[in-house]
Amino acid sequence: NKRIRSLQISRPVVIGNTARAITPEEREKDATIPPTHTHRWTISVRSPSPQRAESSYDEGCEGIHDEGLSTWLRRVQIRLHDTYKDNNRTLDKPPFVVSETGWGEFEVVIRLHFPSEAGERPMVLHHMLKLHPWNVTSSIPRDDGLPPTVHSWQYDEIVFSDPHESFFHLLTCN
Ligand code: SLL
Repeated sequence: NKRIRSLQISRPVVIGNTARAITPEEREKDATIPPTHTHRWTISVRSPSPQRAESSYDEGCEGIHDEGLSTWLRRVQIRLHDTYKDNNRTLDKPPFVVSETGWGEFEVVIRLHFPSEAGERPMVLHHMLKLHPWNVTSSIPRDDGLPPTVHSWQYDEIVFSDPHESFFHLLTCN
């Protein structure tokens, strides 16, 4: 499995979270929500082109040429604050998403695993889970009466240097 020297190829990824306050009605309906938990949140690792990514999740290189994550991303591990039960969550296929309730913000450690032919070590990214709105654009009002959803996203490009030939072919669907 030869490496292609002095070549760099990158793939875009978006990581982040949405969150909103738990309403008294929700709490009444769902007795499993701990009384200390004030927010509902979702962390995800996704492709910047969600419509295309969704349709191509299972297609890999057999389908249309796409930017689906699952072609080059085989596993995502999401490590939550250790106040969470089973705080190491492993996701073996898209959607790479973890939803929880909680009361506090903390740094989420995200480990990306690549296909074995890539010969790449897992890559570690960090995301600060955000629950509280801090500016006008981070909190988008809703029209269904639920509390506004807070968004916090970051765009990243995963760079593969001197990629293995077979991994390069996988990335480019050749
Ligand atoms: C800190 N920011 O670094 C704080 C930690 C931890 C949040 C916040 C769930 C805990 C539970 C939860 O919201 N943890 O289920 O009891 O010290």
